[in-house]
This record gives sequence, structure tokens and C-alpha cells, in this order.
Amino acid sequence: MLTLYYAKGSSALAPHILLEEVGADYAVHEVPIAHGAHHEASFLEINPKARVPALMTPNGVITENPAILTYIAATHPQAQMLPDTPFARAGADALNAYLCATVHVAFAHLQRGARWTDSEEAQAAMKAKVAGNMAECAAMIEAHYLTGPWAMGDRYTICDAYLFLVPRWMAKAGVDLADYPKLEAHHNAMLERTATLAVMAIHGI
Ligand SMILES: N[C@@H](CCC(=O)N[C@@H](CS)C(=O)NCC(=O)O)C(=O)O
Repeated sequence: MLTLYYAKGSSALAPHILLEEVGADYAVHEVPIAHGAHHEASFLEINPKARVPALMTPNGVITENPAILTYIAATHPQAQMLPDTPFARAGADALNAYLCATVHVAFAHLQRGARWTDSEEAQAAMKAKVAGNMAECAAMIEAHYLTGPWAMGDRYTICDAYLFLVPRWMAKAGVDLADYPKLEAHHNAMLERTATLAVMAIHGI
């Protein structure tokens, strides 16, 4: 049995959608980060980094979206959520690394500037850069990562559940999805999937 620790509307949407897609036997445990629940001792035992998502597995806890997504796919091989060839697999890893280390971090400067500076002036300056940085990330994904119709081509993979977060981050940053037709088509396709809709209902979005 797997347990996903999640906050509503957070990046935990990605593994949550994938758990639904693969038909996993799983439970969820809500960690309302808006109320500081991620800093409580009971959750710090699960993830000392005080972040969601975290996935409890029979072997222990996994954190970090790319690792969680890969684990879910690898433990549900019948769902074929990982690309077949070493080159395509590396491409999926590259996209997920970009989403985790660059795009998510660029977005975090909107509301989480205190991670990097105590100066309110510097935080405001960082916020002012978010729309431009997110637009750059969207352009990069549109031109170099998103093959179409799915992230890695004809087949839905772990990358698609993760990519679903990007238009949500763009909207919060004030970047217009309509300027990125491939990303917009991908988002619309995601919104037609039963798994996406079921998870969105749980997250109340
Ligand atoms: N690199 C981590 C990022 C996780 C992360 O930053 N999660 C956010 C929610 S989307 C969080 O827990 N934020 C709480 C905080 O910053 O205090 C991953 O991909 O799992």
C-alpha cells in the first residue's frame, strides 16, 4: 500500500494524477501547508525538508516529484508510463529535471521569496521577475521539450502528469497559456482524462 502526503492544489497533483492513471492501490494523507502542517513533528518524520509531496512505500519514504513519479511508474509496469528506449527515458528524465529544478523554482519566487532573502525589497524584486522567467520556461518547453500530443510523443508518460502543473503556475504568474499552443493543447488533453478530473475534484480545483 502506498500513501501520498499532499496539499490541495500543490505539486502533489502530479503524483496524485499518476497514481490514478496507473490504477494504484493507495491512500492519501492531507498536509495543509497553508496552516503550517508541514512543519509539525509528525510530518517532519515523513519529510524533514517540510515539503509535499512525499510517498510512503513498503520500503520507506520517497520525496521529490521526479523520483516519486518514476517509482510509481516502475512499480506499475502494466501501465507503461516510462518510455521504452534509453534515449527516450533520458529525455523524460531531462524534462522532469527541468520542471523540478528550474520551472518549479522559478515559480516559487512568487510566493516563497523568503527562502532566499529576508529583505522585503529583494523579495519584491524577485516577484517582479517571475512572469518573465515563467514565460521563458514556457517557451523552452513549447519549442524543445513538448513533442505532442503528449510530452514524449504518442504515448502518455510520467512527464504528462508533471507537465500539468506548468499552466497552473503560468496562470498564477500572469502568463497567458494561449501564447503557447502546444502547451495549451496538452493542458486541454489532460483535462479530458478521467484521472486528472478525479484528482482535481479531490484537490477542489
Ligand atoms: N523539489 C520538490 C519541491 C516540493 C515543494 O516545494 N513543494 C511545495 C508545495 S508545491 C511545498 O511543500 N511548499 C511548502 C513550503 O515551501 O513551505 C519536489 O519536486 O517534490
